[in-house]
Amino acid sequence: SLHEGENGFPFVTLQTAAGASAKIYLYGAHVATFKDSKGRDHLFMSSKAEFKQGKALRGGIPICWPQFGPGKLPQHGFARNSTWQLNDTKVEEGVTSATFLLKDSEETKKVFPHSFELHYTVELKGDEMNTVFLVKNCGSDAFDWTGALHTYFNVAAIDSTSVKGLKGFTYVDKVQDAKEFEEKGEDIKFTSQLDRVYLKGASNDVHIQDTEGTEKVTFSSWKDVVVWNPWVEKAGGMSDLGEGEWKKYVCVEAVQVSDVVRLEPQQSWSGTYAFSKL
Ligand code: TA6
Repeated sequence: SLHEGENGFPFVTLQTAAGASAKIYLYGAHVATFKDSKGRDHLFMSSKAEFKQGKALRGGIPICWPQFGPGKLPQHGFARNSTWQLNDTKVEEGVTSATFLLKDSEETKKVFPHSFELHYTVELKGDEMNTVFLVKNCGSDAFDWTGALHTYFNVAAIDSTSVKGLKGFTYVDKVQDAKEFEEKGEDIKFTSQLDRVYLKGASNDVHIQDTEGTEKVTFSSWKDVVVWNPWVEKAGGMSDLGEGEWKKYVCVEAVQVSDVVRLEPQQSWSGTYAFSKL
């Protein structure tokens, strides 16, 4: 169902008969919460998230598109700062979903001169959230994009959290001049700012383990995995992050950045990205 937000930002809520629920703002088609049937919220939202046009909401699942990271466009592109349309909601046997649509506009054409449609489906299946992200080139010229679902997962405490499943993958370390290293460990642990692009890391499951359990994250079509926590210094400079809240989340992101996705006219790309507690 569609609600008028307390901060003027309309949002959709999804519920399942088993008691799972989700809240998705039309702004950025931004998933803000996913509560499973045991009432656990898998996603972190900053207590100081700013609800202002043009500013990305801090937490949940920001959609970074058509650019991941800094570059020609503003950081992480415009999809997360655009208002999407609610296209469809469905309640089928065991699956409750909503589909959101973003099409090109005069605004987007100023920075990205192409015709496109983004179709983003958020599904609740039991105690799993699944996302299907589809990009369609609706124009007559090819275009390239990079992007990510930049998910903030709730953790009990970042310094007792480990991310597992990326051993053996090469990562670009954004905190060490983008130098490349091979992940030697079974566990990625956090003792300072960590910001790494695991190249082709999305080829298998990733587990986020903390003192309260394990979140399993699965991918299809998405290529890379970004793992990020700002730690205390960088968090100090983030005005939209509450005091000490850097300890309460880790980003494990579905990413296409190791190479661009080129879409020919009328061609589509779609990827899925799902998570649930083990
Ligand atoms: O996901 C990692 C990252 O690219 C970091 O480098 C950091 O900039 C983070 O995204 C947050 O970016 P944002 O523009 O949302 O503040």
